[in-house]
Amino acid sequence: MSIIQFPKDMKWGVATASYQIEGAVKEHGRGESIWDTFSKTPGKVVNGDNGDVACDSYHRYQEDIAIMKDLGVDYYRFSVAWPRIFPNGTGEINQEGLNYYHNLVDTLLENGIEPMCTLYHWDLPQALQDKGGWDNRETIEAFVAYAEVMFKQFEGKIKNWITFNEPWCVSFLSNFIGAHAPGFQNLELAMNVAHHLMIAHGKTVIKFRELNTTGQIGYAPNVEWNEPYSNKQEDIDACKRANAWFIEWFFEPVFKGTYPQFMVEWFEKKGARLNIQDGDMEIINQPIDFLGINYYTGSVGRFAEGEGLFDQEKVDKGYQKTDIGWNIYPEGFYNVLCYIKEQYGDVPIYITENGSCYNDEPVNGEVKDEGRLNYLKQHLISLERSMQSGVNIKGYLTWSLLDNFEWAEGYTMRFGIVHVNYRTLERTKKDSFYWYKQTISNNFFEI
Ligand code: GCO
Repeated sequence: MSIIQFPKDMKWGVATASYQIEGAVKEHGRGESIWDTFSKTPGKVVNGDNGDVACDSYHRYQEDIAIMKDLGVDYYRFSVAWPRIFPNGTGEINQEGLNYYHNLVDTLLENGIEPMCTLYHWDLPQALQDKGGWDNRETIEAFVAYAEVMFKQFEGKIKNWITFNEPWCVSFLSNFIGAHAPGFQNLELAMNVAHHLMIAHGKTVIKFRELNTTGQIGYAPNVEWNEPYSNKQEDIDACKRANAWFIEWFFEPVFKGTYPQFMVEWFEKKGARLNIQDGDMEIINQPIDFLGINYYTGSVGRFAEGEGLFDQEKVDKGYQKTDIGWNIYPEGFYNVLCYIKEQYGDVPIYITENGSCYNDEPVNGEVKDEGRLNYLKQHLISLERSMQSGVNIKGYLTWSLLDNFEWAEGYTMRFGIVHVNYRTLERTKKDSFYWYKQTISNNFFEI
C-alpha cells in the first residue's frame, strides 16, 4: 500500500459548460448559438439530441450547488453562454441573462465555493456566425466587449477567469475536421479561426489588466500526448507534429509571441497559409496568471506516410479504453505536464478538465462506476508524480460534475460523477463522487 499525498494548499473542483448543462435555451431572452443550429441540423449529433433541456441546471442550479457543497470542492468551473448576455452577439445587454449568473455566483459564494468562469465554451451567438464567425475579425471585438461587461459586472465576485476553452476544438475540430459547430472542413479557415481566437484571448487579457480587475486570468487549451513508438527520427518527428498541433500551436504564440515554424511549413505543404497581420503576435503574447490544462487521452504513435494530417499513426498497444473509446493513458498526463514545464516554464497550472466516459446506470439508487474511479486514481497518481517533478500544479478540476450533453455524441456518453436521468432529471451521486469527496477531504488517497 502507498499513500498519494497532495499539498495543503491543493485546490479541488469540478467543471461544466453552459450549453452542456443549462437547457432553458429560449428563456429570459437568450439568443441562439451555433450549437442550437448545429444540433438541430440532421446528422450532426447522435440521435438528433440537442441542449434544449440538457440537465436543466438553469433551473436547478441550487440543487447542483448543494451537491457540490456536499462534495466539498473549492472551485466550480462553469461557462457563461454569450447569447444570454448579448442575444445577438453585440448591441443590447440582456439583463435577465446576467441575473442568472449573478444568482449562480452569489449562491456559490454563500456556500464557500469559488467560481472559475470560462467566457467561451463554444456557444458563439449565431448572429455572429452569420457574419463569418471567428473567421471575421469583428468577432474579436465583439468578444472583448462581452468580456468587459462580465469583468465589470462580476468584479470582486469572480476572481478566476478563463478566456477560451480548448481553442484547438473551436478551430481545428470545428472548422477542419468538421465534427463540431459550425462544422466546416477547411484547413486554412481553421487556422484563421485559431489565430483570431488567440488575438481575442490577448486583447481580453489586456482589457482585464486595464480595468484592474481583481483576480487571475488564463486560458484552457486541451492537450494530448503522443509517445514515439521507437527512437527512429521519423517516429520522433511524426509525434512531434501530432503533439505540436495541440501544444506548440496554441502555447508558443501566448508564451513566446511566435508560431512553431516547422508547423507553419507543414501546413503550407498542405496548402494552408498562416495569415498574420502586423501587431497580432504582440497582442497574443500577454503574460497570463495561470494555465488551464484539459487532458483526457494519448497514445503511442509512429511515422506512417500519408496517414492523417501529419504522416502519423497511433499504435494500439492494447490499451484499456473508456466507453467513448479513448485510450486510458495516465503516463501521457505525466509526460505532457513535464513537457509543458520544460518548454514554457513554471506558470501556475490548474487542471481544468480531466475525466472519463463510463455509461453505468443506477441500480437500487447506486451507480458503481468502477472504471471512472480507477481512471481518476490513475490520473491523480500521474498528477502527484508531476508535482514531485516540479510542475507547478495549483489545482485539479474533474470533468464533469454531471452527466451532460456530450456535443456530437449527444446524451449517449456520460462523463459525470453524478448521474442524470434525462427523463426525470433526477441526480444520483456515483461511487466516483463518494471517492472524490473522501479524497478532497483527506487531501490524500491510499492505493
Ligand atoms: C471540453 C469539453 C467538454 C467535453 C469533455 C469530454 O472542454 O473538452 O469539451 O465539454 O464534454 O471534454 O469530451
